[in-house]
Amino acid sequence: MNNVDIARVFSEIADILEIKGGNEFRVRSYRRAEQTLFDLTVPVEEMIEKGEDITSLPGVGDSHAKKIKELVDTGTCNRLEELRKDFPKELTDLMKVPGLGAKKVALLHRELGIKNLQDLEKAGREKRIRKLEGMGAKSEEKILEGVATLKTTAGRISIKEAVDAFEEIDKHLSDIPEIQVRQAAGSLRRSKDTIGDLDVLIITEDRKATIKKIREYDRIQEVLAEGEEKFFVKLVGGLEVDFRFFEKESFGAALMYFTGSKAHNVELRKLAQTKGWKLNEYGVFHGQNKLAGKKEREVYNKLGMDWVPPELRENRGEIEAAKKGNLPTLIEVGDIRGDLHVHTTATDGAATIEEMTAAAIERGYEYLAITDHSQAVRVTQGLDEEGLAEHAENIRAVDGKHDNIRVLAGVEVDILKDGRLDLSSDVLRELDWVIASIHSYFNLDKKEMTKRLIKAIESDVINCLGHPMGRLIGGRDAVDFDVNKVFDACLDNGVFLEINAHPQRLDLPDTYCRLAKDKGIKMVISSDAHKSRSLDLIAFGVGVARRGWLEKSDVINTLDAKELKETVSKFSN
Ligand code: DGT
Ligand code: CA
Ligand code: CA
Ligand code: ZN
Repeated sequence: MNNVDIARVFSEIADILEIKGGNEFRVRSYRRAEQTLFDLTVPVEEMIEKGEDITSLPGVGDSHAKKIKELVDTGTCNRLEELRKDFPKELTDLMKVPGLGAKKVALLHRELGIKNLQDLEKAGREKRIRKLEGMGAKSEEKILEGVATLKTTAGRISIKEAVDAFEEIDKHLSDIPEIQVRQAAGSLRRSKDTIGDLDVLIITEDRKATIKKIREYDRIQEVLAEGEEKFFVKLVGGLEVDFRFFEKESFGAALMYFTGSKAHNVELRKLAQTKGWKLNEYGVFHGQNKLAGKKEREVYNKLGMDWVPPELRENRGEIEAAKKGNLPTLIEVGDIRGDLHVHTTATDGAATIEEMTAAAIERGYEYLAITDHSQAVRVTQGLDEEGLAEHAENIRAVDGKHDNIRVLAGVEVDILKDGRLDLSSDVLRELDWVIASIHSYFNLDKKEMTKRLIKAIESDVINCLGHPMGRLIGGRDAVDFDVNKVFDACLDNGVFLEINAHPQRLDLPDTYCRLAKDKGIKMVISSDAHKSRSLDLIAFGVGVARRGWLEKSDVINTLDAKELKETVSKFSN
């Protein structure tokens, strides 16, 4: 079990205790240990092997340490098995339904005997939930919507988890000498928000020997299929990995086929057919005659078009554009010159202004905006006006110490329920960079939400709308507003739209990036980092931007510090 697997066990125990209505402190202590394990950069297993004292980790006392050791040794723990007898995994999973907390799950379980998602959906359809105390027709409707949302993400993992899992597998593959080429395909290569399974293509000198060595990967739980051309497995935690073997001569066609998307492939196959050819995972064929297949580019060119970047392969007009030689030159991670949304210890971040600045310098950035929360976001200890003024002073002091980077004094000001901002305009005008975002009242109806956002956009003191859709992938639906009206207001008022790169947000989503681009709105790709390492999350934002057809010129934090200052008019000195 790796750190994340162990963290998941702690999370499940905490969930069960919460549903049971157990001691709050106990619940929190499990959550704390869970967070520690998520954040830990070294495998806890390794620490134990080396005889290090894991009770020195934050939130890990003797009893948690004992459980961690038990999990490392046996893959499970007594406490969990005991609790699961009365509270099976399916039941705790109900807490993943947007809008359902432990209390409601407990109520549904107790009163209606609901044990899993199917029970829940059935009860909702039969209008039985609305009769419960504290529920109503509206909450019942919300729960059904939540179930629908969860179904679209159920069994899928975030792109970050998928990248991490692939990197670990890739490390294992890199030690197999017979393997000549290894390459991720599927939705991972297309940088989708969520990933169903991993597709890994391999060229090897010896398939049998290779499969034997892949089998040694210690995270494989079960082999699902094995054949001449494939080896499918399930990893601990449930992620499936499809390994497929190909010859050099057909690798380009295979890569194209297994990168997908299916919709993109279908169009390409039709195109080949109109030319009297056949396209499959081995190549382009005219009868028995192979016309192309070794390289992806060669296959596309044969079909009369430019090579299409994987992120665009969704059958959203890329094939037409590629035929005309009109594809966009997509933005790249290397184009990013700075980060304009990070938090520090002043609110809910884990690193100081200095530490975040050092991390930004390490990444070669020319500027960094420190944007902590405002007072209304209580759980983050958001800043009031006085606190913010003091924080800004501290930020400027750090800025003064560094010649090689501009550290900007900013804020992520909360948009209140009625669209007013959480801090006065006078205070906000003093700052270099103001993000405004929603952190509450996500359920307003479309008209009210539209009015709320436009009011904030027209305040004349904000630069950027943070995580505009307010969605949490697999957790909370996007808020409802008139996207055209709100985007037009951004354009009219010189407000940029954020592409928040946090893997649980990825907000703006790709299709909205494209809409904004078409309207001529500039965007900002931001990490929303709460610790220095998380600055690297920006790559996921770039992935979304690429899926949204964005070029370097669509994104303002590709500008150098001087150009940025000219673009963001209210930037002080
Ligand atoms: P996922 O795994 O749900 O996140 O999404 P993908 O796109 O990775 O889908 P997956 O793993 O089922 O298949 C990988 C690629 O293989 C897919 O993008 C296109 C190709 N593929 C799979 N099945 C079919 C099929 O029935 N027809 C065609 N044309 N292509 C397919
Ligand atoms: Ca896949
Ligand atoms: Ca697959
Ligand atoms: Zn935020």
